[in-house]
Amino acid sequence: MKRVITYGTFDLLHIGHINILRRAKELGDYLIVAVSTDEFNAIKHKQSVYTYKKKKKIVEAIKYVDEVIPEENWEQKKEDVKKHNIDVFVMGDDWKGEFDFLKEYCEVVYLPRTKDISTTDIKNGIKESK
Ligand code: C2G
Repeated sequence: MKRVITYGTFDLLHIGHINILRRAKELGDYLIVAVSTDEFNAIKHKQSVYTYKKKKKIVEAIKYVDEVIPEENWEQKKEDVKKHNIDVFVMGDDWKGEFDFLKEYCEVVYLPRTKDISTTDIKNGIKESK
């Protein structure tokens, strides 16, 4: 039973999120997604439109996802990998290299981002269309 984990804000869910979750699941049998809490989003200066509660429900509804846990800080990844017996850590390649310290504990995989889509574009797009 290969266990995979990935982290993110996952606000205004879009095809870029779905693509990485599908591909992360393809790397194992069980996928945990750590979704940024409202407090952590503030630390990341990435204000979410949806609350953590809503984002959790949305991400839990995705067939590739087996479990959602809160991402509360930058420091929890090493503990999470141990606590959840993670074999593979996956992130989009905009994070390439940032989490290589986890290679001591599990496989670290950076996957190419999906082009031409981001939560920011969606937010701006909604404003422009008004
Ligand atoms: N992503 C992607 N393609 C896009 C947009 C996002 O592959 N067009 C990926 C990102 O690379 C990331 C995941 O989807 O792996 C979630 O993206 P965000 O919700 O933007 O997460 P982010 O704000 O990058 O937070 O500790 C890690 C952070 O929580 C990541």
